[in-house]
This record gives sequence, structure tokens and C-alpha cells, in this order.
Amino acid sequence: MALLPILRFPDPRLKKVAQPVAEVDESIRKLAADMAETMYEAPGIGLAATQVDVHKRVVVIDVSEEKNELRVFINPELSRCEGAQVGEEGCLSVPGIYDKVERAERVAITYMDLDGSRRTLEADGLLAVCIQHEIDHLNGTVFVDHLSQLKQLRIKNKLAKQARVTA
Ligand code: K1U
Ligand code: ZN
Repeated sequence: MALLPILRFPDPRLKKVAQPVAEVDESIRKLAADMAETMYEAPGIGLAATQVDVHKRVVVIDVSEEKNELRVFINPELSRCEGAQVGEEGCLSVPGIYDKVERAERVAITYMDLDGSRRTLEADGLLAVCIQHEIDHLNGTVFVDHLSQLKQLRIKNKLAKQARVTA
């Protein structure tokens, strides 16, 4: 397995729309394993392939306390969204920034698993939020895109300042 570098907002590659996976083969299973290692090491509760500059529709998520419930979603698609919830979100591509975002409370998705079998899942709470956050990444959207223009400008300035300090 390998740790993969994570793109940082406002890198324009985070705006690319990821392409569907035609076939779940060894290269996709290796990508998912590398993404999981990268997510656990960060640490985070999710990661989309877009964030590691691979523009394929692959997502890994583990919202468990013990970090022992890895979920891999290939070609995830929202099939149902119900209700609304507002919660604080962070992003491994926007380090140190947290803000409130409104999301659906419950979602249903279709996806393929690591064997290429088609599956469905219903989720609520943090898992539902994380699924929506990661599907946004696959569509080229970062959570700060849901915030006001003023907040986005402040975040860009803060991250640019951080980058100068660590350079
Ligand atoms: O996609 C990402 O950038 C990962 C992101 C997922 C996410 C977090 C919160 C709400 C929605 C989606 C993160 O994992 S940020 C880090 C984080 O939330 C966390 C880190 C360590 C322990 C617990 C949470
Ligand atoms: Zn993110």
C-alpha cells in the first residue's frame, strides 16, 4: 500500500468531475487500499479519489469510533435524499477550516463494491453527511463552495498565509 499526496484547496484539480469506473479490477482495488491508508493516516473519516488527483468515481469512508468499518463506494449515486440537517464539516483538502453546511438528513445510494457487485445503502447522521461530502468531491465541489463568497475569500487568504509560513 502507499500514502498518496492530498490536493489542497484552491487547487483547480479539485474542480474536475470524476469519471465512472467501467470495471472494478486490481488497479481500482489498489487505489481503494491506498486511499484507505491515506485517510486513516491523515486522519479523516472519508476521502474521494479526486482529492488524491485520480479522477475516477471512488470513495472510501470509515465513520466508526474504532476505525474498523471501512466502506468503499465505486460509482456512488444518490438515489434518494430526505430531510435536512446542519452540521460542522471539515475537509482534508482544506486543513484547519471547519464550518456549518446544510445536508440531507437521510440518503439512499447505489454503488458498486470491490467485487463489482451493484449494491444499495440507506444512511443517516454522520455517514449520510460524509457520503454527500465525498460525492460532492467527485463532482468537483468542495464544502467551502457551500459557504458565502466572503467566507471563501477569508479561507483562501488564511490557507495562503499558512502555506507561506510552512514554506
Ligand atoms: O473528504 C474529506 O476531506 C474528509 C473529511 C470528511 C468529512 C468530515 C466531516 C464532515 C463531512 C465529511 C474529513 O475526514 S475531515 C477530518 C475529520 O472530520 C476527522 C478527523 C479525525 C477524527 C474525526 C474526524
Ligand atoms: Zn473533503
